[in-house]
Amino acid sequence: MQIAETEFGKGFIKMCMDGHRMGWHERNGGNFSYRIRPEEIEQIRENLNDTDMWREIGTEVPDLAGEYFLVTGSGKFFGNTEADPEGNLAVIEIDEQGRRYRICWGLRDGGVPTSELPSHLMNHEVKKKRTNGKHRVIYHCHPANIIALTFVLPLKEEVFTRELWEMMTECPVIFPDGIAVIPWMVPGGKEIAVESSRYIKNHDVIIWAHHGMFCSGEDFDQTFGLAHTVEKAAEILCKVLAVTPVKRQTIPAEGFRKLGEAFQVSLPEKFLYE
Ligand code: 2HA
Ligand code: ZN
Repeated sequence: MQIAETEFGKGFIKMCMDGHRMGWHERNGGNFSYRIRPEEIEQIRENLNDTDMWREIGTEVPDLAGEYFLVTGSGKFFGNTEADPEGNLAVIEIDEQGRRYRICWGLRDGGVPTSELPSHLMNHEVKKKRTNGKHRVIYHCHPANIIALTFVLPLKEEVFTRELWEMMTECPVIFPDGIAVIPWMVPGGKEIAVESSRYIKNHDVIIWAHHGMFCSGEDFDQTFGLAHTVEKAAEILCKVLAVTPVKRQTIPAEGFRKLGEAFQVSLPEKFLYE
């Protein structure tokens, strides 16, 4: 089967195009990876090759040994993935030590997987363990409003989480563990990967200050929906802050406690300061 005809291939490309239409992937901005299920690999086996050279990942992910990922290509544009999946995406295989990968499909005209491959793989490794294999998607995008807030709010998890929770009633239900925030770092490479993987253990969303959003989820809809919810809350907060430095009224801390009970989600007290 062609990759673009499989359910996971269709879902991956749809999410690329949805993100592109949201304006979150200017030029080659953002990157995206999916941990492919063994039975999905069987569907596409005839289209995979095992002749590419092994290449260094730049970090170690022993718990991903032998796994396959569908990933966006470095320098490739999300908006081109539907018209030309094979030119812009790749299927990669991780070696038995979790140190190297090879390209089994895609990037037809040359190229390599996303520059953020170390971040994707290290965070997949953490999340796979943490969720007993449920999480399969890591997504990085550049949404304008959440980036704008990193110039305005203190770069603190408590502040970002609480401010965004207040913007839409259902936010605490959608991201009850809150939003981690890390200070500006050089993109690509191991350092930002290690820093992100510390936070992804206990969060599904990390904000990279002055850069973008990095999130993890079980499937494409959940992950995209999470990014969309966070960005929409950020948009409302930007509008509020543009109008007034002081909110006239908002959801009180006690309101979130009641919400937590009603929706049966536990909301950490550290976000419920007065
Ligand atoms: O351009 O978004 O973080 C790709 C990126 C790097
Ligand atoms: Zn980026």
